[in-house]
Amino acid sequence: MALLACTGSAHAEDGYALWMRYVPLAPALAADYRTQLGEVVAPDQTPTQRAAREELVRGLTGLLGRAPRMQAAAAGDHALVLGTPQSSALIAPFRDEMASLGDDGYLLRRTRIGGRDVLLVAARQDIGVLYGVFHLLRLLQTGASLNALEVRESPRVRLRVLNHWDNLDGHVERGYAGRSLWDWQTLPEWRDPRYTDYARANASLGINGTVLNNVNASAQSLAPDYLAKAAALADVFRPYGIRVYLSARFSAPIELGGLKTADPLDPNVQRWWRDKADEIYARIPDFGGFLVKANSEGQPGPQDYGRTHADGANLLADALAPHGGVVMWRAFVYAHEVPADRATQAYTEFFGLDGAFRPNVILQVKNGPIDFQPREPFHPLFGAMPRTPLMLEVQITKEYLGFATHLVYLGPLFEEVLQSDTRARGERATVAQSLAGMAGVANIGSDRTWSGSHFDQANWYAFGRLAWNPDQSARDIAADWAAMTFSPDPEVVAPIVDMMMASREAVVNYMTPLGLHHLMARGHHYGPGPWVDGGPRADWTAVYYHRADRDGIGFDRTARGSNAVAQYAPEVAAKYADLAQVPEPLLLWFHHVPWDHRMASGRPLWDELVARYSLGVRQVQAMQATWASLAPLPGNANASVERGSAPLLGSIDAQRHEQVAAYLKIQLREAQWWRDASVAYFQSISGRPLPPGEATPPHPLAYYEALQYPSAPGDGR
Ligand code: BDP
Repeated sequence: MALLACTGSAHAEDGYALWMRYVPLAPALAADYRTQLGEVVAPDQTPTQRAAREELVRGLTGLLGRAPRMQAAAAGDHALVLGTPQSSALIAPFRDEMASLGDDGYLLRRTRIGGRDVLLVAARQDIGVLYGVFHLLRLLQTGASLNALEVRESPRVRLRVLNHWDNLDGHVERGYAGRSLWDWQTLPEWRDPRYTDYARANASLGINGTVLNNVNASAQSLAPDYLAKAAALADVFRPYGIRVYLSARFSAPIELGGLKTADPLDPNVQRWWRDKADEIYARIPDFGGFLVKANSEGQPGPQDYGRTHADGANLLADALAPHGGVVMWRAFVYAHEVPADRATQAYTEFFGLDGAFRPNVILQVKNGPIDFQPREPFHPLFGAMPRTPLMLEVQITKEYLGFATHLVYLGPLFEEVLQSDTRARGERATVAQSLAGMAGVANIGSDRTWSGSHFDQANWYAFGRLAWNPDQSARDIAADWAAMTFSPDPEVVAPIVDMMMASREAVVNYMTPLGLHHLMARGHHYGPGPWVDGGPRADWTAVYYHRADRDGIGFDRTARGSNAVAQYAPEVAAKYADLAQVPEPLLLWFHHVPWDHRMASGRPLWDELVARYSLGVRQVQAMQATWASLAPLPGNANASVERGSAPLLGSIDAQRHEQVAAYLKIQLREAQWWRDASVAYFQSISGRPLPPGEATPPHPLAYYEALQYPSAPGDGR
């Protein structure tokens, strides 16, 4: 037995199982749960019902050490009852009180039925039952009490969607987790079992949609052979409540249809898209719709024909409407010809189109006005388009936050934007309150860990949990994730959560403190590049954003400068525009400030900037120390399996511990590189001495400027 456990664990802790490891609980706890749950009564007539049953059996078998007894009808004293009013006579009496749960909601309840003690996992639809099963398993994995259990859950956001920036050749744009999961070459015949595990992981979070291909789309993905492949994936995902969407290239009528134009007002173009939609729905009856990047970074779009974004979006919306599909039209646009502050361009473009879109168009807006930086203020379109459903787009893959090797938990970043108060119409109105959807640019690939590192799994996880309920706390989500991913032992969870919660501030400090942004190296964005200048366009350089000179640093976005502040509601604008009120973390986003400006710490800005860079490095050292304290105890390389029977406090399995420790070494080296290169550069501009106690960068500026990484992963192409 011990030997078996041992060999099993050699592969078990490679990260593949994500937060669904289902390793044995401590024996006393497992015995307690076994008694409380009793036999399982669950329907198995539909694919989703079978998925719920299978997950439950897999979870209970792993966690409680033996397979549950499955019954057709309740017989014993205790039963765990799954179902909907249609699928289970035991659930039918709860129909009315479940009316308000919606199609995806569920009820977990400990109650008595006919003299039996039962635990219900009840919902109006099969998919709700599956979501409820995952919730119950999470409770068991985290060691929660089932006494008096009463949970009512419904998603607060309708569209909870992953965006894969995957090309048809397997390259993932901004991907740091290997190649694309989709093996287009072997689809549709070969349905890799990994596709099912992908669907399980998403369903465990309530994610209900996936865009399979890159927003920089190839028209080819709408060709018949690729639609057949997408249909195969849709078949695999369907039982898990996940709809397939495709990124649509606006010029596809030309490239695939042989038309001379893609003008949205041309009847032939309109007919082409209607026919294409009919063709797609014939293959994928529950196809979700299109995601479109148009007239942005060289992509084709309606403006090529003198039309508006609304004309373009409505063209596709009309084609999809008869089938119930939606268009997710991206607001990430900035024109080549426009010299205006890039942070203002999306708002300028879309604000006036409020009310001009069809009802099945959703505008997909990035969290901030520039581009997935370690910190940005919320995008001014939030709260500004009351007649247009908006979807928040965040980047789960860490293009600008150290790729997969830096431990950065994005929960606090997501939470910060979701809880931003837009003060729309002068009242409290958070970004979270108004969302029709949430899109996360996936960090998933063929890597055995799925996400390129063990801790990057937490970012997928946090995205999904927040998309279900954007008011949840990032800290609570981290605690659930750490308990399920490593161990429910509080001595493991607490330090890991502290480390995760501090990690986002650390990366802000060592890369872009005090509201600085876009200082990464050109193109691949790997490493520091505050000196980046010249090239095809000013707003692809770092100097455009930091505007450092002999006198000061920062982008003046007040009325004296680009006046980007004016795009926010008056109260927000007033706060950001006022040097005395602007939150210090956004200072240099909105203001150009003299180097000797007095900061909250009492230090001059120059000293504060250098101090922040050094603090970021020390924060990574602190993460390393925390992680070292969780090292497996000597002689217990098999710690996680052992823990099931004999808790080993403060210890996690050797396999994952080692990799995380190695990645933290990379992170520390690179944080130091960021600090040294940035300090050397900004000192060359400010001409000021380093504050006392601050180490001189080990190399001259020219050394950092000369470093080249032409093969850094994930580049766009
Ligand atoms: C930028 C990426 C680029 C994407 C673009 C987008 O560098 O690869 O294509 O965003 O969101 O962050 O369209």
